[in-house]
Amino acid sequence: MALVEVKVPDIGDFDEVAVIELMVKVGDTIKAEQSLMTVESDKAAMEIPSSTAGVVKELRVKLGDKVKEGSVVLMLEAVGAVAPAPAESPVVSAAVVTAQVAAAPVVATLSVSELTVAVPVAASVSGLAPAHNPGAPALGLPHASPSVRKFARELGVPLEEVKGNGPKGRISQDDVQAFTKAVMAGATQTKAQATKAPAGGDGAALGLIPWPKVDFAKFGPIERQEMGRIKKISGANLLRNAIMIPAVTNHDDADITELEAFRVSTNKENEKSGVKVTMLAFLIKACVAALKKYPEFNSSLDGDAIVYKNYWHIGFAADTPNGLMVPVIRNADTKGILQISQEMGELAKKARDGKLSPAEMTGATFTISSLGGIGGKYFTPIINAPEVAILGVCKSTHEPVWDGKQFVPRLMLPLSLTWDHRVIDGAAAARFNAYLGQILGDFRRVLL
Ligand code: CAO
Repeated sequence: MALVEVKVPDIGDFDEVAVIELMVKVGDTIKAEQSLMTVESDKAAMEIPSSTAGVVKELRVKLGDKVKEGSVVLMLEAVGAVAPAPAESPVVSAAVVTAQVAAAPVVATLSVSELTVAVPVAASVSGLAPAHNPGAPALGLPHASPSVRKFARELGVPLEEVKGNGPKGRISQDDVQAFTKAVMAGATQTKAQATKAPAGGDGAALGLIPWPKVDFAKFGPIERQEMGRIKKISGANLLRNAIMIPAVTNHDDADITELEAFRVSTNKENEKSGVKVTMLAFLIKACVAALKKYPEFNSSLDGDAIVYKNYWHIGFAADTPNGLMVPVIRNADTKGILQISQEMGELAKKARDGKLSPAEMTGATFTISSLGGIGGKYFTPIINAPEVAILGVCKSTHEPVWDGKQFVPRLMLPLSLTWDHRVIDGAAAARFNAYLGQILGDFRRVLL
């Protein structure tokens, strides 16, 4: 197959424009007219479409590059026709226009010829055509490219509620994805959701008898307090997960006598560093090893398919004044105990201060809920969907353990693993716990 150069087409009066978003990568199969990248001048953002269909073999531009008409964007192995079709005009984002010129009715997407006529005098845009799309908001549009708007529309995401992390607050596809994930994880709500009653209602949707309505004041003095936002969101998620997941919990104990001694000595050695290592950091690392050995625990259900993730992002439940939050240690497989401890400390503080960003609460592949600092023996944690398992940990205690000759005092850590029976079988769960126990009993196994 011949390689075809895909070039920047006529971009009207703009001389050089900056590449602010790349929408394709090497190996992607693209269609003719598919948007390849967004470029931005000081007046508008435009998407550059492909002149032909094919497979991307080489990208010739990167973020921040300046390009102009004729600059080669990428090399394409053309599919079907070898000769490139005439290049399409770029599509201009009205969001940028509204952001950069005086508020006035604007089109949702403009061809560059319309824009070059309409925009040169930034202070006067009254000559702009009325909106093509009657459904599109004309004023105060969020700053995003047409493809990001289309993506948000397809997902039903209210773009005006998404925080843009790009230059001048521009919303990227990643921002829309992060917002969607945060909503799915219950870390945030859309305005529409917030105005609805908490999920669960009265159980009528499940065909259950109504929730009992009791006048508690009849029996003694009461005080009514509305639940906070986080409690409402996490409650709705917990209810869905408790009802929808056929969950089973296996309890086990791990002998952490040596590991605890190592933890205490590590903290003594590192006293001056200010980083305190708790058992949870070792648990995160040990869980990664167990998740690697039993990958179904690091998966999610997607319809009839199981999605195995080749990354290990571990969430940990944090108790905060506002309610339960689950910050995430990303790529825990690549981090050492000290780094995990430090990140955990920072994330737990942010959680307590209500300062966690959606990105810091999303993407977990497995969660640990540790009540070890508080107490208790075992419990049945609820799976944090769409994950398929969660480890609950309670307070370690000295127990008499038979060593074959006598009972000896050993420090035992109670583990409670809840798993989704649609994905995981009981035997696998018992093996996971047993393996986790072996690692915690002799941490050198993490290296194997
Ligand atoms: N056994 C015995 N002691 C333990 C322990 C365990 N499994 N885990 C922690 N500890 C000890 C720590 O060593 C520390 O002791 P010192 O102060 O003497 O050094 C103390 O308990 C407090 O630890 P911590 O709670 O500050 O630290 P952590 O890393 O264990 O936990 C965090 C951090 C954020 C997870 C925790 O503060 C928290 O919020 N836990 C609650 C999680 C929760 O609510 N889960 C339930 C979810 S379901 O509703």
